[in-house]
Amino acid sequence: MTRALVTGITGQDGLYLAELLLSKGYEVFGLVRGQNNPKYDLVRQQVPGVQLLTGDLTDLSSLMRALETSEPTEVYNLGAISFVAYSWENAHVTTEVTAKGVLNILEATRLFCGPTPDAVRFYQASSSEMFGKVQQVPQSEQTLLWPRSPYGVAKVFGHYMTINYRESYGMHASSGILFNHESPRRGPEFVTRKVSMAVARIALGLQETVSMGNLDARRDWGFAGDYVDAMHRMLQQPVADDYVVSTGRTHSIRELLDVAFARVGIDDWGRHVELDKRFLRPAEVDLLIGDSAKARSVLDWQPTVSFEQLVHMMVDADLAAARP
Ligand code: F7E
Repeated sequence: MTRALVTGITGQDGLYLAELLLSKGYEVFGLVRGQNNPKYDLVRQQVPGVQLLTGDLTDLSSLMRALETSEPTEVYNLGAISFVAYSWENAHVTTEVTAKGVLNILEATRLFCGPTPDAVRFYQASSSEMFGKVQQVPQSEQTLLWPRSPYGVAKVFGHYMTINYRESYGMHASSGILFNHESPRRGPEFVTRKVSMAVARIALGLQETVSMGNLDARRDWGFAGDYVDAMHRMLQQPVADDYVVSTGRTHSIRELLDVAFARVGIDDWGRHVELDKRFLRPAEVDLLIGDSAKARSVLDWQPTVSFEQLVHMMVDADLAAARP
């Protein structure tokens, strides 16, 4: 039986990836941080087959113990402090977890592998946030990185460290440069879920308005379920490499509001949306659009859910959850 260790198991991607791996017959171990973590129960309910281990990306010895217990052939490093806006206020802890945490799990995996450095296949969750002030449109694996947030800077560190371990030690370490990916499991602090939850509540008369930041930012949004499939495909390749994963289509926050409100029959959403400077960022990533040609040809991967279908899926799920 193939065994996988997944950090960040409690997040949206961890849950979808665990479901995918279990459906393929893997034995799945998930790393959970902290004592009495309330998300333990969430994982147990949603993906009961996962075996949970405690550990922390900032604690090398806890990672080594998790590797010794799970004896994986694949490691997926999805754990991170991932909310970009938070990273300006908490740059140090973001660096500890999202940057140095990658070094810790790479080093633990290298030590665990001993004389056969490619015995474990390693996946690093890199991010389109690394492109920041974009130097090329669309962005590919070759595009110069220019991060615009402490989170983006931390992800660049993890990305290059993964490449460095591959080149220095011969590890089978791949990095997926994933553009924004969403689902009904997305955390409520991210813009798509914030909008889908608010629209559902407004449609049901439970709330009048939602406060938003920059409505002109553009993102390339895909469905998280499709994106974890790309992660898995990367680790099935004979040679490790880096891949952009994206839809190749970009939409503004205004278009997100258009589609979400239209789903509940509201065409003129202006009276329901207030602009609040607290949600503006010190530096913005204005135009993200990914060129995933390499993933499409080498991995035979493609997104299956359109932007409209994604937004409808999220609004419908939140409507069902919010109905009294
Ligand atoms: O913001 C704008 C905001 O927080 C998207 C993470 O998964 O994807 C995600 O990072 C855009 C930004 O995601 C609000 O200014 C406007 O331009 O949903 P978000 P993100 O920052 O793109 C990347 C690929 C990752 O790797 C990250 O981990 O939406 N925006 N008004 C707002 N954003 C939020 N959150 N809230 C607002 O009210």
